[in-house]
Amino acid sequence: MQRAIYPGSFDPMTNGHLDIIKNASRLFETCIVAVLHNPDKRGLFSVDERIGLIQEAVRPYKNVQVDSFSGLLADYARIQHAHVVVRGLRSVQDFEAEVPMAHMNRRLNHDLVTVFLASSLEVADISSSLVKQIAMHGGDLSATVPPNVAVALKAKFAR
Ligand code: COD
Repeated sequence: MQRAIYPGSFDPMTNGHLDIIKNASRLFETCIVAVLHNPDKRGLFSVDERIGLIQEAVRPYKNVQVDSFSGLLADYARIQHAHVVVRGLRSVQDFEAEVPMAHMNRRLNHDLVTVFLASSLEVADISSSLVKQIAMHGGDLSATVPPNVAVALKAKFAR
């Protein structure tokens, strides 16, 4: 059994991300959800806020850990002694974007394999950017994000 890293922006976590985490937790011994700390890009939520939201949502999955990283994913994987990167696929567009990243990560770290998990049909249309738009306009978030994320999004846009 392998240690896997599921890296991303998670700004914020959605039910699409949660679907991938649930499946990865069944497939791998440990799944580390790793939030990218990118000092050049200001998100809606801080990295600490994103981590807190993910931690609450993944509480039922005992082999899931939540962390953040900066710099190259290939280097972070070495530090974590992980040989698998998990990524989610919603569409052909995701595939086209993901394959070059998988090749580059392999070039940078020969021990690193990317495993793609297809999203479940019922969450295939969900993205962090769309849920932020829904929240901004006061729309119903219940089918797209975990309840704690819906509360946090409403609070952000109430200000
Ligand atoms: N269903 C299934 N999967 C989904 C869904 C959904 N509804 N929504 C999102 N996903 C998947 C995405 O396809 C992705 O695999 C993952 O969830 C995370 O998505 P995001 O949008 O939160 O995160 P990204 O794609 O912005 O993350 C990009 C990284 C942070 C992983 C990348 O930029 C990175 O590794 N940066 C570090 C620097 C580095 O190493 N660069 C070189 C890479 S070659």
